[in-house]
Amino acid sequence: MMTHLKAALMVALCVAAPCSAAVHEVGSARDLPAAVQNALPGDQIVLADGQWLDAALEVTCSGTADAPILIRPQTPGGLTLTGISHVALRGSHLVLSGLRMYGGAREAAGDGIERLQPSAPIDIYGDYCRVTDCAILDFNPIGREHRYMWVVIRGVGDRVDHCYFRGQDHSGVTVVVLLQRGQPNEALIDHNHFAGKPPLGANGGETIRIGGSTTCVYNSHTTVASNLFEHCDGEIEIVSNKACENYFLHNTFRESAGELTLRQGDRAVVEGNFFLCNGYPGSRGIRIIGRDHRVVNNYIHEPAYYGIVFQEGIVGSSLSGYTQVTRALVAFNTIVTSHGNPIWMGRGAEYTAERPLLVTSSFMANNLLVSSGAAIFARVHGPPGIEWAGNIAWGPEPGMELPDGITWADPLLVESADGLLAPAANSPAVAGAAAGFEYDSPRELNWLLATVTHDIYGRLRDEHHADIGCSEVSSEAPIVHRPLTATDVGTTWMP
Ligand SMILES: [Ca+2]
Repeated sequence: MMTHLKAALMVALCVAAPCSAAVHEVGSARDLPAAVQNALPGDQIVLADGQWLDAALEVTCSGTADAPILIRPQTPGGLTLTGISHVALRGSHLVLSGLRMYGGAREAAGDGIERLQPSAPIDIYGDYCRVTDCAILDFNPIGREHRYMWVVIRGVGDRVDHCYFRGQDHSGVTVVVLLQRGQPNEALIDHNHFAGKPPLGANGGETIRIGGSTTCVYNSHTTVASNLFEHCDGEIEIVSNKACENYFLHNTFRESAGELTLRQGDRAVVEGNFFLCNGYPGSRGIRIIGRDHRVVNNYIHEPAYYGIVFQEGIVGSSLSGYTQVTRALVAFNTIVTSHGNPIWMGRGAEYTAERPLLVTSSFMANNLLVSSGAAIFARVHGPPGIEWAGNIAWGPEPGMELPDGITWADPLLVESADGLLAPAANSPAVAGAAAGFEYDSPRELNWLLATVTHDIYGRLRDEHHADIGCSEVSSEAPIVHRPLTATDVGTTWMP
């Protein structure tokens, strides 16, 4: 019985990848060009375990969709590239797995002369390439001003997943997605662990950036999902969105001095993220700039400054300026603070002379805004262009005149099993949401709310009587998405 099963499995495997797949053993960086030249789709290029100094690995071969070429050490994490090493994936359908990069230019040659890292440690030029189960650790130059990215994604359909990125202390983005062809990247950045990025003290220390000022009007269709960010303090933008139609889903931000910034580009989706700020200095939630963004089902706990801010826009803004917040949907978020404010209506009076355009034509619905020590709304300088429905707010003071659509009531928060705060069963938030087509409001808001079908945990919402805030506490459905910890993300071989 077992033998038959095994035989059937072998047949299945042979269909999936050609049985003639070869293994090309590579003992050092010098041997790589020959292996690359001979590699065919489905082959493996196996790099000898050990430590390679100043290794330049140029991978110019290509696999196919059905038979990618795998590049890996003998054992996962068994090879460390150090010095000024880099890997360039120049072909397509390549999988780089299990590589460790450590040290960076700091340790180059040991002769006291600093050799500068010429390019990103990992640079993906090709399409449909995957970098998985890899770690880049403290890969830093001596001078923090020397700028390079750690991972660059330039192609279409590339994926970076289950990697561990720790300790980048110099100018540069940890993972950047570039729109070099004017076509969507369709990139996926998921289940990575980003940790320990100290403050750079200047712009240019983002952990993730998608796009850039000159290409921000193009769609990237990049998904950043289920990543863990811990102490990513490089600069205010932990994530900087600079392209259109990107998705930020189910990520966990723990105690990091920054925020998820929708800096340039329109139509972003920020859904189901956990911001566990815990009062960490410099911590924030989400900054909104631009048009047609969707910010729903997020949990923001104890930001030092704000949960969500609608940044003011510039009249006739250039691409690199600040586009007025227009048609934003901010719905079903839970924001709990003590020192910070749940919502800033702008960055503040000091900016309004050059950025006079307040948020307009936008919606805030079914949000739970609670503070134990600060006003709910701050930096209010003019009536916000927002349609309100189904929100609950509670705290020492509202911070502005409350419009219809915000109920001032204690939502009776209790600690749930995962340590997060959620409404108790007898809370006015339960079944309190303005929902679907039953709400008497502009048709657009009705339609938008009907599209929020699940809560932050992935549980189906009650179509007619949803709960206010990110959690459908009345649901008995199983939890799909939780706040992430180190065991949920990163490599298989490193704790
Ligand atoms: Ca920046």
